[in-house]
Amino acid sequence: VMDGPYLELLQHILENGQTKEDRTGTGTKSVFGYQMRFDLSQGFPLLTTKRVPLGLIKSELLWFLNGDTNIQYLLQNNNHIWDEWAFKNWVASAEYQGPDMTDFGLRADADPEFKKVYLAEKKAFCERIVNDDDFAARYGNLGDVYGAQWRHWQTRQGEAIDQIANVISEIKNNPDSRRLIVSAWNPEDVPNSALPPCHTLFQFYVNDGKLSCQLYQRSADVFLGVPFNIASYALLTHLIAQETGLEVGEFVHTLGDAHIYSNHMEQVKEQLSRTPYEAPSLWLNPDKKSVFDFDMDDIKAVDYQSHPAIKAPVAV
Ligand code: UFP
Repeated sequence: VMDGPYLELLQHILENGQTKEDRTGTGTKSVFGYQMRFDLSQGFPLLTTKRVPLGLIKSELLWFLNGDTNIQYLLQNNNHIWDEWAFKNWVASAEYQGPDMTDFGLRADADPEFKKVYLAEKKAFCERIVNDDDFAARYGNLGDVYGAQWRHWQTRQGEAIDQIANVISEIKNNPDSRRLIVSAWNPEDVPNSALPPCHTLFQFYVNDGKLSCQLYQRSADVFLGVPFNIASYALLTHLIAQETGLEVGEFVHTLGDAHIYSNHMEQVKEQLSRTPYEAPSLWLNPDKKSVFDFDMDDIKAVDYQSHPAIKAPVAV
């Protein structure tokens, strides 16, 4: 079953993870270096032992592929996964006149009264991003996140490199290449970045008419982040395979610091107690010939049956 490698990873960390402190102050159980393989020809790896919202994965991936770094597109699609990063810039700006939002993440967890104020402020911020293009241009942009690194990497000469277009062209014209790489990691930016890329680098591999992809993820929140990350890169592999006329091969997911946060342990045990269903399959609109032309409606999971979602706090 498709959930197998993921469930084994959860079990492996429970049994072998070392107690480790982390940037967020939450505490983790962690292992270093781990690899999962998903045969994409056997089904689409959207976990069935808990509900994973494919809509959020689609809109985020299309946003990256558009080279967009402004959360306005995500909000128009009801996707709130990047809100906090833009909100942080807004409340730190001179223009912000509302209640003090210093350390809003930690304080909202600790103080229910503050949490109400924070959520109301954030909701107002998101509404303004959607309705006011000028405001969105000033405060919706996250700067050098994946969309920028993938589609318009800035060179020292002031030019832009489109790594996605380049790698697709190489897959078409030079499929045996061992240089089919997209890198998001820019050592020049890391010191000034709020969230240095978790998906550091990915590589494609073509053999026997099939396209495989391997991701190196430097840091992995295994309960909350990884189910998204698996589906997102599996989807990217399908999109590029369709454009290049290849079948899908494997998605190989290599993890650096693979951790379960200390406040996710009960949720992990609940998930491990569930019996997986058959994996769904992926439908892509066959009329779309370029990865840059897909819309939300062009991508669907077929026969997705899952156990219910499992709530857990995000470490920020
Ligand atoms: N994280 C993921 N996947 C992602 C993403 C973040 O697992 O796609 F954007 C997690 C990993 C880690 C935290 O728990 O977010 C990032 O923190 P740090 O930069 O300290 O590794």
